[in-house]
Amino acid sequence: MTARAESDAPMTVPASTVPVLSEDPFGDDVLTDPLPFHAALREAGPVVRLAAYGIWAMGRYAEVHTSLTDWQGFQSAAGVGLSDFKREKPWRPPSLLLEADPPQHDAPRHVLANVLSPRALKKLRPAWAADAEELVAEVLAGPSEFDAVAGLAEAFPLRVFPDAVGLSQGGREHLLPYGDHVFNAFGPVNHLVEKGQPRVAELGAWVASRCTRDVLAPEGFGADIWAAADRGEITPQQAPLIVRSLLTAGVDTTVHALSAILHSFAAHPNEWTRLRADPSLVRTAFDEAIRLESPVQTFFRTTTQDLRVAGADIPEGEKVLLFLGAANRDPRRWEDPDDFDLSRDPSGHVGFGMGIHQCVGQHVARLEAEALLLAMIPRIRRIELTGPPQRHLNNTLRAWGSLPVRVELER
Ligand code: OVV
Repeated sequence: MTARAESDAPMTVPASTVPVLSEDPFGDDVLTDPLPFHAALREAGPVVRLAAYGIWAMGRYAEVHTSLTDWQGFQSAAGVGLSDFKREKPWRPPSLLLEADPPQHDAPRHVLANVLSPRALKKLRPAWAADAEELVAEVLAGPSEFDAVAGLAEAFPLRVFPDAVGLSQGGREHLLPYGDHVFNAFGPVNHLVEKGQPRVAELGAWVASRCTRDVLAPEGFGADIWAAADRGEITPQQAPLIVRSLLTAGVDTTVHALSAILHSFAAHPNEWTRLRADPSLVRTAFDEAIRLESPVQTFFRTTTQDLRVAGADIPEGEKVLLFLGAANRDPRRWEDPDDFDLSRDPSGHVGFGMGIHQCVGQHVARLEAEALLLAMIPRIRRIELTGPPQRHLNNTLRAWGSLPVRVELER
């Protein structure tokens, strides 16, 4: 066969034509209101390239779910932020849970899943119900208009969670800023990360200093993790880093999840009436608010090999940004995805992730939300917004600065 001239050679047809978006998903405008970007991402295609960072992204439910579940193809050990741990030194020792793959992931996961299991949490339920009633009584004794973020969503986790871990008293005010920085640090080094830099050393050192056996209470999640080390289920070197995961992932997440729930009800008073009529809907309400607001918006994975996803070829070693928040409002999966609706079944949402890394602390978050809502239900007839909520910008969290509300009390 004779060589053909360049001009009549068949065009090279790429295996896939992957759409490219130019917006910065970590820019202030997208973080302030991510919904338009999420819609554009889903519409562009199942797999998209984000030119701002030279990375891949997925925003449709089906592909986000598939990628989260495929831990062999989409690893976590290269970091679940933009930074590739195979090329850049992590800014802190990697998490043994979040930033690990099997088999290293298995023992820490197993231990923490037991420590935070519904069965293990059972004994906390009456105490947390009483704590919630006390907090709600305190708040409702004050003005009928207040900020529900500071008054309830921050106050309740800070009242119950550090004690449940067995954290010592001093320095607890470091918990929220540390978590805020960790969640920013999954994104690019933008102004949100830079804002946190001056305190990283101080906050990181404080958190690390709170994870040793000697400073943890004799009973609590911290002590339970150390007991697992005594039983040989994890090593004594692993225990403090697993405690660190609790202190990192257990506070800001629940604050913004509770804020999302309170916002959902303040914005949908009819759903509050419905919940009051049937308090067994608290679990649905929790998952529906997590679906709708997705307090954790995104995580990255890194491909371990050349992969084809929905016809797109993603090479090995690439960062892929998975938009949990976009998947949770994908109209291909959810009917009227933007509605907060207690009659839907929100199960299957990816707000806690999916697969082997699915949030190990979710039962703690559920218990906090149930305790708080069940304390509010008999006392509050109506909760409504008195002004626009303020966002707190974070590279990963859909976070709240304030939620101005007015409550009408049950007489
Ligand atoms: C899910 C999550 C978020 C942030 C930090 C961690 C986990 C951790 O394990 O440190």
